[in-house]
Amino acid sequence: MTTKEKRISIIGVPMNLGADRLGVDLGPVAIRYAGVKSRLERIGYDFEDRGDIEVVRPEVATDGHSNLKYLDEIVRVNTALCDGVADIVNSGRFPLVLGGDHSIAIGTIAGAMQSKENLGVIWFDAHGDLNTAETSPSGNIHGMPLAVALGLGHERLTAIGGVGKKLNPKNVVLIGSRDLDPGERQLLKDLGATVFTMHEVDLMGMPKVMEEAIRIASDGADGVHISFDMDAMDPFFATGTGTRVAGGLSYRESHLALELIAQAGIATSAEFVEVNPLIDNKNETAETAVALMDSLLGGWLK
Ligand code: B3U
Ligand code: MN
Ligand code: MN
Repeated sequence: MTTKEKRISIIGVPMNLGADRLGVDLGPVAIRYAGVKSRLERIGYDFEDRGDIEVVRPEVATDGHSNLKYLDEIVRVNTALCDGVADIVNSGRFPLVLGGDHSIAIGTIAGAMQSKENLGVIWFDAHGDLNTAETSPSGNIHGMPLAVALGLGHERLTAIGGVGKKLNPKNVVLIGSRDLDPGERQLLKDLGATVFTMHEVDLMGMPKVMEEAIRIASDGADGVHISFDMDAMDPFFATGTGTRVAGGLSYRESHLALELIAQAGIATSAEFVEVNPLIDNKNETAETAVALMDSLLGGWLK
């Protein structure tokens, strides 16, 4: 099932434990309020809303055994999300996951990998999300999901969806990076994943970046997951997100990137994360997320 076929199911994950910050749990409701259903129906999708996965807030952040915050609950929710995404794919539909903080990519990607031998990923983000417990400056799991999907990090996280299921770094592409921690830079060099930082986006321009990103992510792959952290965008265009970093993607660059993915017809699953309506301006960031979904799902081709 790619975006060329027109059946889609959304799942919301009102998760804030990975960011350890209130408000991002309201992302799914903000995105629904911004009209995701009518927008996707308008461009011809058979739309299904599978509701939200329940997230319970524990009383304490860590059990003292590791610096990872809220590990138990994050493992539980991502395991449920993995099952939910796999079930959507098995019913012949395109899974679109609404965050929530970026820790939910662990479950989305694990679910998408259930039916793929070799999944590529295009990761739009100001950050690398490549920390492990050893390198994390914060203990926040939303800074770790890409490392986990590559098989690195706490074994309870990497085991979600099955031990040994992991991404091949040669099909992993990061776009929009501009706040990488030292451990993440080292890991990127060691792994050989492809990174188009804002420096490359500025130098090459988005059309060239996407031409290469699409080729690299889909080379030998049987599917490509699109993970879009709203903080990839410049804070001017995405105010309602928790860890804003200056100098990001413009509204037009972001749309163009997703339009080119739609045109290539490679996407087999997607998620939009880190929408926080409590720090937003009249829900604009959720509205932008819905407009970006429209571009990724081919609305502009109509
Ligand atoms: N790299 C830092 C900060 C961060 C990562 N992702 C977000 N912020 N949103 C960390 O905590 O791992
Ligand atoms: Mn992220
Ligand atoms: Mn980020």
